[in-house]
Amino acid sequence: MPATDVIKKRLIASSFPVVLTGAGISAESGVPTFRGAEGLWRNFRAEDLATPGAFERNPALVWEWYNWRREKISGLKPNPAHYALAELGKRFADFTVITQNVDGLHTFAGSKDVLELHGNIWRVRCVGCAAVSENRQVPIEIPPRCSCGALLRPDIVWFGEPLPVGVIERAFKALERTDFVLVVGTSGIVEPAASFAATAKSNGAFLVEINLERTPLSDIMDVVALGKAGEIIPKLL
Ligand code: BJW
Ligand code: ZN
Repeated sequence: MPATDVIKKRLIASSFPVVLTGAGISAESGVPTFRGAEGLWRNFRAEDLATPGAFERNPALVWEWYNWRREKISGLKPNPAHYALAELGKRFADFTVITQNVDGLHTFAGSKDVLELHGNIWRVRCVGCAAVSENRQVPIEIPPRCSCGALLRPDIVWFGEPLPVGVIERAFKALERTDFVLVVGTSGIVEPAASFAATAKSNGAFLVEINLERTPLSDIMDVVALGKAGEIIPKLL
């Protein structure tokens, strides 16, 4: 049986599917991934930019990087993978999308209640009063300031920072009761998301991975479908 037929059979039988996505699902929309040949980290050192220390040392440099990212992402649209997941979500009473992506494309495509583990590039947060607000300026004036006078930072989770408590709690609840997990377009090395599939498996879930290549997660998967998310996921409808 072709891999997509096996996946489809298990998906249809599932009472509560969970999807975990990474940068690869947005690659076909034109959003750069982090690692790999065209990855963001090839030209920028993560430790220079995606850490709280980097922002303390040089907020303008970090904001320049985010302005570049905002410019790249603004105007991009969801691709068939995002739309197919949104459509799948309508067919289940319980369906959870957990994403590491900050681009907002799952919500744009129509997925409901997306759990954004690493924040959202279109929100800012005050380092003084902690107020969070939507901000879609491209480019944003550097460095942006809150009405309280303190600096604004991207509302994004950097290395060494905890994930938003409410989001991670809901993610673990879903992983504890799901019977089917679809992992799409993530290199599977950034914790805690990298451990989510193993958590669900220990609770008995069937695991499926869709990626261009094998990853450190592939060995614990029940099915690995190699190829483009935008080509494989629509076949599951
Ligand atoms: C396709 C495709 C197509 C391409 N179709 N596929 C245990 C051991 C060691 C270290 C740690 C540990 N636990 C925690 C850590 C530290 C750290 C960590 O995990 N480090 C690792 C690198 C080892 N984790 C953290 O710091 C996290 N916080 C934390 O654990 O807090 C604990 C704490 C508790 C209490 C107090 C304080 C702390 C936070 C992690 C935050 C991650 N943030 C980033 C950057 C944000 C910047 C920004 O976006 O602006 O989030 S890192 C970056 O990686 C980004 C992504 O969301 C994340 C994951 O990347 P992803 O999505 O997997 O993308 P890629 O590029 O890596 O992979 C793309 C994949 O797609 C590839 O496989 C391609 O093949 C595939 N692909 N095209 C299908 N068309
Ligand atoms: Zn403030």
